[in-house]
Amino acid sequence: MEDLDSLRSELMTSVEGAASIDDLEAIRVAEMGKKGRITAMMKGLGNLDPETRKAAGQNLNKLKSDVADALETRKSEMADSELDARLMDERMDMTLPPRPEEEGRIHPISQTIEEVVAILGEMGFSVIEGPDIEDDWHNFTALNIPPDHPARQEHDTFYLPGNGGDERLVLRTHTSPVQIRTMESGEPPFRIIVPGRTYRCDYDATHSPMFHQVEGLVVDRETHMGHLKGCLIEFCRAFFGVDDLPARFRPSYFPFTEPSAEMDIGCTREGGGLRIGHGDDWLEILGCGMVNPKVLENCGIDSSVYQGFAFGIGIERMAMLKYGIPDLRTFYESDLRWLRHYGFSPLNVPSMVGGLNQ
Ligand code: 2NL
Repeated sequence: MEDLDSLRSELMTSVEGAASIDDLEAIRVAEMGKKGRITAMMKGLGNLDPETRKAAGQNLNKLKSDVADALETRKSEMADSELDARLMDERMDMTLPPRPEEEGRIHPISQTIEEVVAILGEMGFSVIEGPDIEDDWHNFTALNIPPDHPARQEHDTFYLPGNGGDERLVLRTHTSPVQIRTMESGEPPFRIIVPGRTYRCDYDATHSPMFHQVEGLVVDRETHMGHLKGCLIEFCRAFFGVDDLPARFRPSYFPFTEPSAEMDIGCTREGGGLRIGHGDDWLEILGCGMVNPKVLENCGIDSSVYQGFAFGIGIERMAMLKYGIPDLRTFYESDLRWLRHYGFSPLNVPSMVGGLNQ
């Protein structure tokens, strides 16, 4: 009995002192398994006389079940505290916003350029940029706008002093000089778009001395008016998000394209408002045309082999139409309240798969 009591207190102490569920399992196997001490003592019962054996057997069974209970109790305590520790460790404050609220806003001009680039980029155009300060050749002469041509005055050009001599520089009146530079220094085919700032000396409710354009240029062996129409109709449908947007092309004139056209899209004007899409009215949206062969030749491209189409999109106008911005001048006022209202989240980058303006 002495033996049994000291074994009981020894086992209970080691169960109490176990540090993990693995420790408890080791105790169970060592003491109560086939080769355990309790099992060995059970086997020893056979050598005792019947009276002693009965009492000792009962005591041993009691010890065995008490140790099993103690192991089980300890094990479930440990499992509980392990879970508590994990829950503590992994807890999160569900009242926190999912990500910090960003303060800054993307300007509608930048947003609109990104949208135009996303649509035309998906069609296979590459984005090219160039300098704001240009020379007469790249801004005018190469584009078939000769000196003293009325078009030069129409452009209300800002002139800058050149690098001495007769040379004068200009703030580019369109982004076309970048296309001229690209054609001069490369080989067709070209499929490029050129976004950027442009300048004309003109300031009223619908004109700003600095404004933004995206121009496009495609030059290849068999580029024709059908490509121009398909490309621009598809562009306008994607930009305004109207699948069956009506479109028409009217004859126009630009010195750098022949023939030239103005593209209109369908709209309705009711109660002073403007809705793009179906209706009986038309809205002028952009200018375009087949690249004048003289322009190709000016860039060293054989116009008997290559032809192309080009277009110019006014970004401010597109942004005003799409986002209902009524006054051009507000674009440049840096008014933070205006920007909070009309601006876009920096986390929603326009793309054809993710959406243009989620
Ligand atoms: C408009 C019209 C247009 C172009 C731009 C272009 C450029 C080269 C050659 C030929 Cl390098 N054309 N650009 C062509 C037609 C129209 O812009 O009203 N833009 C807002």
